[in-house]
Amino acid sequence: LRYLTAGETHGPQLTAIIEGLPSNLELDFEALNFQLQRRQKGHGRGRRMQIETDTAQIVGGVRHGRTTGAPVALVVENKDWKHWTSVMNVEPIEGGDEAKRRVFRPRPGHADLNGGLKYNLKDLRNVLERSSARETAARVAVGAIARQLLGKFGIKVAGHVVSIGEVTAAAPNLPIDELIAVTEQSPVRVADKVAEQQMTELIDRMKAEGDTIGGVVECIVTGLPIGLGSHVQWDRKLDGRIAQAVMSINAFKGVEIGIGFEAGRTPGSKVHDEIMYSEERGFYRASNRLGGFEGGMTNGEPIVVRGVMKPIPTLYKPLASVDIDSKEPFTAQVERSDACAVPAASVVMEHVVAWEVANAFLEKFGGDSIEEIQANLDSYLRQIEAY
Ligand code: EPS
Repeated sequence: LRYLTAGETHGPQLTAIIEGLPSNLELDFEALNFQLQRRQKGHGRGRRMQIETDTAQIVGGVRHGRTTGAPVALVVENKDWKHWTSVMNVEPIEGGDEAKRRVFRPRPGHADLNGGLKYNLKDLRNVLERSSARETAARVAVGAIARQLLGKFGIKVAGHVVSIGEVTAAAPNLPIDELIAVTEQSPVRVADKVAEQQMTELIDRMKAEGDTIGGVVECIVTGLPIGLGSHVQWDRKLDGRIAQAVMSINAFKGVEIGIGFEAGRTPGSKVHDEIMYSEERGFYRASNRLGGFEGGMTNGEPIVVRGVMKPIPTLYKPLASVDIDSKEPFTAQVERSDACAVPAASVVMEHVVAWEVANAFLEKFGGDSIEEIQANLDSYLRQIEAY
């Protein structure tokens, strides 16, 4: 299973191609678009989100509501493009920097300067257009399909916000369906009403001060069979793959599985999850501090993964930088921006994690059709039961 995305933030559309999906996966288009719309919400998002109403249009690999086994191609239109048709024209346009909206003042915290130097681009717009987090709309669309595949086999994915700035929500401790329902009603995707109030106030304050704020998000996956991923090779460890996927989300600076960095401050006797057995449940754990993984494989407990997002670097408050033409210092100009995109990032995280789990699931139970995968899964579950 693999995918690629293409497209610029102010271009006509985002495009994704998914290769390796089985046939006969019935797609729920409404559910797919619901995930895209979830990503657009959240207290602290900027004006661009009022322009966009993201929907995915499937343009390959699906017929009469089902995958055929062919690559699935999808596009997400940028409604804002109509304001950028000349700036983002594919063919050369007349006029100088003004008409091209050339960017020559790199913004600290963005890809602008590194990308400009690396690709030898004197118009930093060629970097920022692609490095924009707009691209995560395509990744959510792709992940929403992975999520539907997992859903057929009883695997569920939830995401929620753990903290924004210094405000931390109380651990929700809810069954997954309830967690999904409760956090969906929250403008900052938390189940804790007191923290919700403090977080929205903090975001408002940051916005008023021309500043931005980051936070920590958590993703939980339930209903997993034991043994997704493998200990035998470094690049088959599923926790490692999930970490890479989470780190690849724009502005993410760290990942934790289970208790994560806390494990370095805690004695072993209080870290490891003791092994239990009962007739009904088979092997299970007395706790889930390791976040569902041992040896890079799922152990049957829910996957728990957290990621930290830095504050968005586009600030109304100027930061020092250097003009690439004159090499003179300047303070960055005001740009349209989000004050906080942490709630949206939690939706993105759900989808990149769903993708990695689906990939490992297909590696384990791989088949060309949903029916073949089901048969492989059933046979494996019988083997585990008889172990
Ligand atoms: C982004 C900047 C803003 C955000 C954008 C990501 O866009 P603009 O520069 O057009 O105001 O709105 O996010 C999205 C469009 C989205 O769909 O998430 C950036 O620089 O990363």
